[in-house]
Amino acid sequence: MSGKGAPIAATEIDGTGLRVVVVAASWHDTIMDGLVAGAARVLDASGADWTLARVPGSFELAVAAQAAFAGGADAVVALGVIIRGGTPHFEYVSSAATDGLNRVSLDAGKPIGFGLLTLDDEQQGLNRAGLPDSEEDKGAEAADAALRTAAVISALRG
Ligand code: DLZ
Repeated sequence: MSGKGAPIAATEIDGTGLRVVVVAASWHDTIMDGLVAGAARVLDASGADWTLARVPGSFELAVAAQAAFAGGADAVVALGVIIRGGTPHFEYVSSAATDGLNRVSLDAGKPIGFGLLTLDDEQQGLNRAGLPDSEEDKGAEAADAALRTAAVISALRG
């Protein structure tokens, strides 16, 4: 999947009054630090009230997102890094995390910004982590998507 063609936000999003929880896995710390920092930049700029919850691995992101919604969050930003190894484990953890996050979002009727990177190698993650030499900033993109989708849902519900 190419990151080219991602929407370029013309305006900053106003997150005032929104409660947002960033759920973040802990594997691959350099890339994760970049993702969390990117999400933090967007959330701080938006004025949202946000907190960070760390879980051990990406497999645990969905249940943490579920708890965040049960606790009153309006939106979640899910951040994780899964790097392919030599066994089928990558596929199982990637799809369980992705399917779980999708299910939690649909069940809650609330947005989850999807910042789960599934990668062939570490360099792909460094390129996407919002670090000084990165080409992309997936943590910021996920936070922006969560806030913008929360606004759309709010408008649609009237
Ligand atoms: C076990 C595992 C492996 C092999 N690789 C990763 C990874 O690349 N990224 C990640 O976020 N988590 C990984 N995990 C941990 C699982 O997500 C989970 O935390 C453990 O299986 C314990 O439930």
